[in-house]
Amino acid sequence: MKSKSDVRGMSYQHQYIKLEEDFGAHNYNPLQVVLSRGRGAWVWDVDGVKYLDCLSAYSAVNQGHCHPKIMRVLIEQAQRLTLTSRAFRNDQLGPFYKELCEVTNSHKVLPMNSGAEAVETAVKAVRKWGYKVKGVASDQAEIIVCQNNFHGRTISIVGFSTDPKSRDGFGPFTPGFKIIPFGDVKALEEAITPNTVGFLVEPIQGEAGIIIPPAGYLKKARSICNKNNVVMILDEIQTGLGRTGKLLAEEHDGIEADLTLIGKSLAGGFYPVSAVLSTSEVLGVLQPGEHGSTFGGNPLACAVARAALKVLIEEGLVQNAAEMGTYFLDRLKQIKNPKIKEVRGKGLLIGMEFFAEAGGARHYCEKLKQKGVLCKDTHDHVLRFAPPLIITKDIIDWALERIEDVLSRH
Ligand code: IF1
Repeated sequence: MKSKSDVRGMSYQHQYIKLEEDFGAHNYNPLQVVLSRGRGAWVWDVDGVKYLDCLSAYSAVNQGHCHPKIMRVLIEQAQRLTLTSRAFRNDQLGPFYKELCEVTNSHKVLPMNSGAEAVETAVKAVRKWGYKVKGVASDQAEIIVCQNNFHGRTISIVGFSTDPKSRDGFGPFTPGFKIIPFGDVKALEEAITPNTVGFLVEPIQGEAGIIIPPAGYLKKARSICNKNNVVMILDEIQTGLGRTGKLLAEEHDGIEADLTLIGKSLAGGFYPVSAVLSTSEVLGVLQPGEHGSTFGGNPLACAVARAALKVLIEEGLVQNAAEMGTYFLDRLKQIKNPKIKEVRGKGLLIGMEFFAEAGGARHYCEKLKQKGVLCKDTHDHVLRFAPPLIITKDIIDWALERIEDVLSRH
């Protein structure tokens, strides 16, 4: 399709880009595409050009863009009641808790808004649990985290990041975190002290480049946590809600965390909703006034999240992610290009790693964009493919044609 232009001959895209550059903080370096519409796995830019979304807003639109069933609930609820604060109760919160507990096999839920807030909530809850239940002396609680983690952007969270970009220049940081290598059960065992209250880990490290730990890692970590009375906290904000071909990635290892953090697709991309899922014991330590948020658990958020969960289950998106993920991964692995070091993934969370010297994952993102496929580089040398879970084999074939073309020609 031809680009629409304004009188000065500037494309619509450039005008929007200039506004962002002139008036916005430059804390991102996005691809130069300005989107204005989305439906299912597809998005359109302001000039009407169509693209396949192979990022899904970092897994926040697993259900696909503007899912009609979720949209309907959003509109209906917005016309009825949006926000009450938690000073009063609302008729969406209880049903949301119950439905979420049923599908995830949890006892208790604490709703927040962003992923980072869910992580912060978990940190507070395990510390409190450590003092009240485990008997750790005041202010001595330790939480173990992993190298190359990504858990969000707050001061406490970036304080235990090992990525200089996330962390440098933002100190002083919150004490009480210990960093060990990811995927290393021995390191976990050795790092635990009587003051250790929690172990916080991603089932697959997303930002680090789709890093899958050795088989059985989470299972062994689970038993080490059990043995030492340490709360296991799984950050499933990216891996959860079907992305890896299971509702929660922990199911691949046949375990259950004590605290599971979810966000992103919990509201299908319509609204920021996150949650801490817990056994009764850990969240049970929180008393009125000790934690909360103006927007957490609001009726609009809860109604939308209920609809988004329902879509995930009723439309079989978890199973589809497993099947389509296997197909996509196999086909990507068959691509011959001497620069490709490895293609790896679980479900529809797929990374293609290039040899460091070949670099240029960003270069391929630009080329793929020109062909109508939007995806994202991470750490210079990994390309991430994570389309909405509604994707079909036909659409994957359409994408593969373009991916193969770009990777074999550039
Ligand atoms: C950005 C990455 C993805 C997450 C895990 C917590 C959070 C995230 C495992 C915080 C958020 C996002 C945030 C986004 C980039 C992105 C990301 F590349 F940085 F790693 F998804 F892959 N735990 N991840 O992945 O959730 O507070 O953002 O709701 O632009 O920072 P949030």
